[in-house]
Amino acid sequence: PGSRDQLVAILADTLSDFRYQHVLRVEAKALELAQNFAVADLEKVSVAALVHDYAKERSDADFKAVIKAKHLDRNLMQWGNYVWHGLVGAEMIHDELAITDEDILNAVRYHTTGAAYMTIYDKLIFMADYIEDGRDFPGVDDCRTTTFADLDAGVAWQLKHTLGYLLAKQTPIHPQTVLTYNAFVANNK
Ligand code: DGI
Ligand code: FE
Ligand code: FE
Ligand code: FE
Repeated sequence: PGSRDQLVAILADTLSDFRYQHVLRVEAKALELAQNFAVADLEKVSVAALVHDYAKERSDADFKAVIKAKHLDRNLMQWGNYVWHGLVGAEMIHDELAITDEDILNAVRYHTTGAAYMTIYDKLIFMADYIEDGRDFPGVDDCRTTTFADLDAGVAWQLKHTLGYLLAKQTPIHPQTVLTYNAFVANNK
């Protein structure tokens, strides 16, 4: 793994300016949260945040090719970019950026759906992605306050709102999103 500067240069080349700016804001927010919760490995947090959307702008054909070539779960084929850029994106980050740290790769894998059991890194990226300073949706400041006071309460806040929004839109809900909802909201954690 090279320096942050090298990684940032790759991302500036790879991503649209819109997404590159989002990624930098997620890094800033994830580091703020990490310091708030006294997380020791800030470099890990920084790298995970910087790469979390590395694959977001790749084509469906690219994702399908990796699913086949790496013999990933064939059921992944039925989903779309929102699932692939995390789960399959982690494989691309491993293979193309030579990032092998499983804490970083898992934080990428779970950054959209969450997971029933999340590490501190998973939670920091999941929340920083949602409340970075460029986000503007009703209640975002309440979510920011909640998250800095209690990280698990922040995860629950996000899940409750995202699931409500997905149900209202009648859009497909990934089982992993439901598992996360059950663990953090319905279990009244
Ligand atoms: O990549 P970003 O846009 O920065 O953020 P993200 O990867 O966290 O994606 C967030 C979007 O994904 C948000 O609009 C909610 C949506 N999402 C999360 N879980 C599900 C989902 N969309 C569908 N259709 N189904 C899900 O289970
Ligand atoms: Fe994402
Ligand atoms: Fe997210
Ligand atoms: Fe993101």
